[in-house]
Amino acid sequence: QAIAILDSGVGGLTVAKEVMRQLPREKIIYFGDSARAPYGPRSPEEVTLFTEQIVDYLIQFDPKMIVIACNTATASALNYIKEKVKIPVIGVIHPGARAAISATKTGKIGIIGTIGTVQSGAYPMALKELNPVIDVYSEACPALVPLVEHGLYETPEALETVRDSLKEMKEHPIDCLILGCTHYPFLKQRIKEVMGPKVKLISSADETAREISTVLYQKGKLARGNDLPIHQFICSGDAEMFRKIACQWLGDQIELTP
Ligand code: DGN
Repeated sequence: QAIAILDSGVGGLTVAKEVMRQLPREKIIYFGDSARAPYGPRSPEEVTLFTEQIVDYLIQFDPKMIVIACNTATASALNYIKEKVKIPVIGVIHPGARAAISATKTGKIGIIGTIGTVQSGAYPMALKELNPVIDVYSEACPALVPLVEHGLYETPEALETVRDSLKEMKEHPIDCLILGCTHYPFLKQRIKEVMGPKVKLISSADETAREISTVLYQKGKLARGNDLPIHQFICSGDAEMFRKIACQWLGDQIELTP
């Protein structure tokens, strides 16, 4: 049985890569909804509907758990999907919040994400649930996902767009910045360059992979054996662009299921 991972496009590959590193025996079935990305500007109802459609599709492969590797979809649909399916479902917001809380020294945390994620208030809520005295500064950066989906994250234009998107965040006295969109680790070097060395960048990928491992361990469902799995990737949009970005990010060739 595989771990099903979904995102609006290539963003969830940042989580998939970490799962491959931490849990190399686990098979992944990945769905990127590139045809309908970005999810960020869509309504919570529409994002929930899309997430439900993808989950219904993935359930046919009989996965052992579902990972909503998209902050926008986690904010809108996690609770709904958890109620709907019988297997474990996790999102990326709580893991991201946990990682930030353990990294901050000053209690001043920034979060960047899509319009949907920022408007949902899910991060401030998750952070304050863990620690009520922290200060949270949120900023939506809608220009960043299209850069990544079009494979332009290493261009000079990317640095300029990141600089522009983080202008206000840079003014806040934060010591940690949560990359609250799974696409943003693709731009990590550029974000680092703009925010400077004093701000620690937090991606939820590591912590999400740890949570996957905990859930599977508790359920007695960790993969065994020495055979390395062949992962499966499905993309609703431009397959060649998806393949190019995935191969570059994962440093390996991938099989795309038509
Ligand atoms: N990768 C998704 C997220 O983490 O929110 C959203 C990207 C998008 O579709 N805008």
